[in-house]
Amino acid sequence: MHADLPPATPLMPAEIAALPQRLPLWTREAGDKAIERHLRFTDFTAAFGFMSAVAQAAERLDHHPEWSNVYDRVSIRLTTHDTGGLSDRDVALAEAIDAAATRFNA
Ligand code: H2B
Repeated sequence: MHADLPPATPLMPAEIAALPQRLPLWTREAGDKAIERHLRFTDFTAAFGFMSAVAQAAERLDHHPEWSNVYDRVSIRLTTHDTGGLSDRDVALAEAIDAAATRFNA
């Protein structure tokens, strides 16, 4: 289904070091195997609309978040299971998530 996508490429140490500049709304987990972002919306409907948009982006990118939702809050952790750490796919999904968060007024 995603035969057109290249495999995930692990981030190099210099790319990991530059993540705070590239993705300022995300924090690196201890050990640098994952990044996290915590969001809050006006209500559950907005939070779930955001999650639906992210689900579509995840399918398109063939990269899926670890996440949880409580009412108006969504917590997201991104890591690449195939490589055991951060990859270019985490950056691509984080950028799509940031764009969706803006659209849904996080
Ligand atoms: N999502 C995440 N977060 N990490 C992966 O390694 C991953 C994924 N791999 N989504 C994809 C699916 C892989 O299992 C499929 C077969 O391409």
